[in-house]
Amino acid sequence: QAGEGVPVAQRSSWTTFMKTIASVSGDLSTMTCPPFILSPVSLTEFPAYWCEHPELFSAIGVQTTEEDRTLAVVKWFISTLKGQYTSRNESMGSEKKPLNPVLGELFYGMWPDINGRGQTDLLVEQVSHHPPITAYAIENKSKGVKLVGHNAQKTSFSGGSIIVKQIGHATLTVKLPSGEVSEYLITLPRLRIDGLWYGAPYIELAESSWIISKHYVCSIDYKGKGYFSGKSHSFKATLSPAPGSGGTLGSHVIEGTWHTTSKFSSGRKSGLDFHNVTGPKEEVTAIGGEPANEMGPYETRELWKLVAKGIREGDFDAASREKTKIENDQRQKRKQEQTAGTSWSLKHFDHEDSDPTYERLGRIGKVNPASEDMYVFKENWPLTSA
Ligand code: CLR
Repeated sequence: QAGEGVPVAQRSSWTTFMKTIASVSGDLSTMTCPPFILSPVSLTEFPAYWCEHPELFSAIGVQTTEEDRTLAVVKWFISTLKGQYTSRNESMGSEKKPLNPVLGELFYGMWPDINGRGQTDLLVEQVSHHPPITAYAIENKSKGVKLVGHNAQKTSFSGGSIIVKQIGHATLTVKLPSGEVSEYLITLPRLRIDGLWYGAPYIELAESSWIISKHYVCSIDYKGKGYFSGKSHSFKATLSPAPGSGGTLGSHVIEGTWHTTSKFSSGRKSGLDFHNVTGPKEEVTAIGGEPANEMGPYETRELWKLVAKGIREGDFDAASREKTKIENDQRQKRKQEQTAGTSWSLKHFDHEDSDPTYERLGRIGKVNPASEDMYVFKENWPLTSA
């Protein structure tokens, strides 16, 4: 039944919302939603999903062959998908609309050093408000593993679902004992938000994404219910040595569902288990970043404190009042900048129109588009060196 997942009092507003949603295209971040679908979490917190299995992230740094390192990268990547795309359904009952970060919003966090895996640090900065773009850096210094990326979304509406095209990419670098650096270009899958009619949205992944280094090309194909394995959240990862990589590297195919388990289905490891994310995840510890160990006014959890409280406690009037305050303050800041002829300067990133690593590695996998812009991490965090 339509609106089944919607609180009775909000059903008519959901129906109205569903009618308007079809006409919104491009950017969903600014649309007004019925309260039950609002999440108290800002999008700047989402990059933390990349490291909810810190031991898999750090494991990338200790592999001794390029083949094992690539498999470790793919395993870490697949293991992040469950958190990225199903965790709101688990914690809040359905996918929700996250808080739309303001320009310059910051989120700092870390995963502690346990069992010799080393500490991993996270920093996130909202580098654009219109359109929303989030940049992040995640680093395990002791293991030499670093992920830097940015993401934005282009949305459209098709057959009752919201289609989200992810713009942006990430680059994972691994410092090898030889001093050499291995680079992996990571592109992002397309999302379909289903279940809207029932008021119970959830995400399915579609089409494909890539992990490419100069040694390997890995394409990951995503399918939902009724496709290759018949199950929702299915994927098939195909790893092939990159052209010209010498002929000593093995090919592999891995199949399964990304929110549970997968196995090698071809190659010398055929039949062996690959990944398993049915166990616990490790949420990030949010820490203050500016000044060191204190939460400044632009840090996500400080900035949105009262809005989030309103949403969590069901006091939507308070939430919307506090949100309006933040928005007005932003408008005023932009106006002041305009009058002064200045512009907001980013704290941790420099914007570049093109990314040479993306272009070089993307070409190997014939990635589309052939070029993308990038946010270069200024390497000015953590404040205290590891
Ligand atoms: C952000 C980058 C993360 C992965 C990710 C997961 C969920 C996505 C989110 C990204 C972008 C914003 C998003 C969200 C799901 C719903 C939300 C598309 C890609 C939209 C803006 C809200 C739609 C509102 C309906 C739920 C009604 O690595």
